[in-house]
Amino acid sequence: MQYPTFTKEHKSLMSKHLSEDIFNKLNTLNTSSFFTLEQAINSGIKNPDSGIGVYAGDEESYKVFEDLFDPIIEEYHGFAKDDKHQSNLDANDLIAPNPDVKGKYIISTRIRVGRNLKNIPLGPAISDEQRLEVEKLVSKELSNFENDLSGTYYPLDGMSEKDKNTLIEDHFLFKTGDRFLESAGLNKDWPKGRGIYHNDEKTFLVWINEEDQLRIISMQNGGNIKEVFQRLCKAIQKLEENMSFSFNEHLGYITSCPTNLGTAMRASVHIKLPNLAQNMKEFEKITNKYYLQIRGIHGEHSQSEDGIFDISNKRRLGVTEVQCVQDMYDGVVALIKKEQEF
Ligand code: ADP
Ligand code: IOM
Repeated sequence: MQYPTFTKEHKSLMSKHLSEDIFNKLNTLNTSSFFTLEQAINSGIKNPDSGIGVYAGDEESYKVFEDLFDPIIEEYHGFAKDDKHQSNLDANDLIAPNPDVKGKYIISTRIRVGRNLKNIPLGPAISDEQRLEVEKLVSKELSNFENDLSGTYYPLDGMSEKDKNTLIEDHFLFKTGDRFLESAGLNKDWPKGRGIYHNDEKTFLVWINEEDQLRIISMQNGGNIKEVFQRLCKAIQKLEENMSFSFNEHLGYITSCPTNLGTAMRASVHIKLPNLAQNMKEFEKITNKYYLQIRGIHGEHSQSEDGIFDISNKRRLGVTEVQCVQDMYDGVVALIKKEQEF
């Protein structure tokens, strides 16, 4: 392919870091699952509003295309080439008493991690057969879960439009036809091999074969962040008893988008901050200080509605899972304090 034409609309870290020299060096390379630079950057080229704009097809992509990935990882996570990742999934280490016992601000809390099976390509390079294999393995494993984690797997293929739309509207299920995932090759053979597992209360959920092969999710109404984290840690531990996930000492858990490397964790609250919504400068001072990201209430690339925001940790690599949740918690405490001052 030719060096892409980036316009001033292209805002991604990929468009910032892909110089012509790096492009020429990487353009003819591929990984052992035949993943190329062209596939890796297609989403960021087609979607100028991408934040990152580059995906990996397998763990090897992070090595083969390191001249592009390393500066992006360094800028997003503040994590250097020789740094080592550390994991801590001990919920006892989190200090997080409910910051909003009266339920005035926090509507709900959700913490998710991404996981991908060892030795199987990531979503952008996986074959249709491998995707189905992942669905089979993971849903079988989940069928052994008991007590509060016990639930049912619902494949997307065959789910009624009504059920699907209700699950999406209620924030439980991923959207259909996401244009960022589409051009990353992640929507191939849709909807086959995709689905959602959840318990009756919908407090423990697993997405299968969306942006990552697994998104393991714990969520509930209100601000009991510790309880949400405890449930998630328990579920991860149970899954790891019988499944091996792609992981290395440098990058932690391997994910298709470099923003998720390391812990692959996004801990968020949906929170009402109508006063701060009118004072975005003050708002962003706090979110920058606590390494937080602001999203709209229908997930990534959506807008906030009625002064309600999705606030989550931004750093995911080089910090532990406990620290990710602590970043979000400490920032939320500071946001509520500021909101009350207006
Ligand atoms: P991900 O978190 O997996 O990166 P998204 O940002 O697209 O993906 O969010 C997925 C879904 O989870 C969306 O419907 C979003 O509204 C919902 N969600 C995220 N955080 C919360 C929360 N704290 N409470 C309720 N729903 C949430
Ligand atoms: N994780 C991914 N969906 N996102 C960061 C894409 C992007 O905006 O580049």
